Amino acid sequence: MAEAAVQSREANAAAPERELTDGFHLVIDALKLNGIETVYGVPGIPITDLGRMAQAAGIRVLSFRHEQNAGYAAAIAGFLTKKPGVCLTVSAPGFLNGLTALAHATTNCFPMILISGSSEREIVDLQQGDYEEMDQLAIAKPLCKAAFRVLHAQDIGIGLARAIRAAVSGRPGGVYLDLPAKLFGQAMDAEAGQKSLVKVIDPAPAQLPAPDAVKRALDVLKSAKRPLIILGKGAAYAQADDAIRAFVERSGVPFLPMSMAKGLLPDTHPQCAGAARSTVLKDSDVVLLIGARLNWLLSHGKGKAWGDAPKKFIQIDIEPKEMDSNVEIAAPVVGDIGSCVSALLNAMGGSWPAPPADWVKTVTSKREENIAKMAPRLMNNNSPMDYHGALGVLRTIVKERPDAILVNEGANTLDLARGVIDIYQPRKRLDVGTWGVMGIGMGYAIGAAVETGKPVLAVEGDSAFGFSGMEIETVCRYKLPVCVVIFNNDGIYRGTDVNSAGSDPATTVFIKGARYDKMIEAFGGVGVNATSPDELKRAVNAAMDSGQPTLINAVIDPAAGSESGRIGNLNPKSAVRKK
Ligand code: OXT
Ligand code: ADP
Ligand code: MG
Repeated sequence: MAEAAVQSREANAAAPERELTDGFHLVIDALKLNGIETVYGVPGIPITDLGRMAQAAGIRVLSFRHEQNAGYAAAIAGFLTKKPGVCLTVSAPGFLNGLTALAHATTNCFPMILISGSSEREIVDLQQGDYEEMDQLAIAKPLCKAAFRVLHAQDIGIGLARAIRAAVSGRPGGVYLDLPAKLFGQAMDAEAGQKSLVKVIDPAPAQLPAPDAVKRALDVLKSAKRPLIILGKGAAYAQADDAIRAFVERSGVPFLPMSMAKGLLPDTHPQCAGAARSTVLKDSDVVLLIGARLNWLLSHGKGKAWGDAPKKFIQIDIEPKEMDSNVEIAAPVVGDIGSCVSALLNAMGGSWPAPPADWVKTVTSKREENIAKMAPRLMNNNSPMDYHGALGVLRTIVKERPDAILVNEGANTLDLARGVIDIYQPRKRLDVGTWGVMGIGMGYAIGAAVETGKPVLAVEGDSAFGFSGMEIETVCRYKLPVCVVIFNNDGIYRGTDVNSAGSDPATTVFIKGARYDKMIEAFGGVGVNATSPDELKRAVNAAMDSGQPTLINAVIDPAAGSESGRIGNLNPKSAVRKK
């Protein structure tokens, strides 16, 4: 054997075995390096072992029954923590199941990363029929803020870094990360692998507003005779709670919290105009939007809801393109809410002229009038219950337990709970958001319980619960402090519709008297059937005291409720006269 060959064989024999790493370990190391402690997903080819190994490496891996719910858990984890929530799915069908949640996160500006295993490029691109073949990256792109694919182990560090930064920087949103199956088994030198990882520095950099934008905004605000502040879920997400409260209180201006911004200041705060919504939208002359878009939820800033008088809008938002989206913004303030509100506070100086007393009086008296009108409806002890009787009980319990997180979905169950259940702390009301999507319930409840450790009260329409109800097993399996109250009115909107054309049930009704409480008993949880407000009160308090997974079937009068809750006006009307 040539001399050289002998030398290299002896050299190799003498050199220690070079330590190797692989794609599995690099993904896990990259997640841990960037402080990602929890992953929500559903196991299966090619990511089952990734989940097992992540769990073994100390990452908490929550396995769900459907990827959509895992995705909603990841989305709300992003909203609550300002770190990207991570959803892990198999390829094709699992990826598709996660897409609704990815699109929901993007629409609601929640930072989330959907990581899906995928098929091999060379087979997908030749459409040769791989196992679960799908061009996932192409399909995901239009539905999320950014989308990346990693083909080589040495690129995993950069891939995760780009996904993290894209999810949380600027306007937060959903990001798709495509990891083909072959990537996980790719080996590389362990030391080189560690060097290839990237710890993301300052992933969501502060974006300070221009001084002249701040001055312009304050000049417009000072000119107002009837000012209004609208707080949106962006303000809740920003976690600039003290600055926001200080600014609102120093300004003395009435504020209207959007649904998931409730609790930034307590709904019982003297400046809260939540119970005078129509009045303040119609009669205000200057409106300051903080982390709220003038989309359908605010009637696009124009039309009947906003009255005829001219209005000037000031808008604080991190997304410059949001300005003028629906109406002219007289004073755009582009930047992150924490920096913008602090800049406004500094520029306001020690004192600020209170808004005109007649305006404050108008708002306060309308608010008190509406609250007084609703009060008696909350005290009834009817059985079967109506919405207000049941919600009156939950309103008291949430007041006594302000630490609890309220998850809410449905139509009437959503719209009536929003006005009846006051919220006292930021980020304590989690609901359907900008799309009004049904199905967020159990994913949100699990994500909120896992990320915060706080008790969760999920108030669900019986239809809404049906979208994610199988996850009640997941709630029991992880022994989470989740109390689900199903407002069971036997159907969608109500349970009384009749199909006069045949023997099938009407399209919006369910089985009469269904007992959802029996479902959780199959998994060892506590099931209660509540037919009166008193029974409901006892059952919810027992659940919140015990921290036991609990499902309460709250029997609601099937005739209660209106079509689509408070947005029945969005239903198209048929041009054909009914026979
Ligand atoms: O000022 P005025 O006088 O106007 O009064 C206002 C407030 O001042 C006053 N108020 C108060 N008064 C007294 N005290 C207090 N504390 C107080 N607070 C407020 O009350 C009024 C109203 O105030 P509010 O509510 O703040 O204001 P308003 O005018 O309603 O605001 C307008 C909106 C648009 C901002 C608001 O209405 C809103 O945010 N709406 C959200 C609507 C929404 O997103 N709904 C969910 C979707 S509906 C539909 O799509 C459903 N689907 C279809 C479907 C979906 N969504 N997804 C998927 C994947 N598949 C299908 C389905 C299947 S809902 C649904 C299920 C429904 O059945 P369930 O069984 O689940 O539920 P039930 O209906 O219970 O049967
Ligand atoms: P709501 O439905 O409560 O009115 P939206 O979802 O319509 O709220 O609007 C949220 C807005 O907040 C988005 O336009 C988003 O760009 C903005 N946003 C989110 N986070 C921040 C932040 N940290 N700083 C500034 N704007 C933010
Ligand atoms: Mg219902």
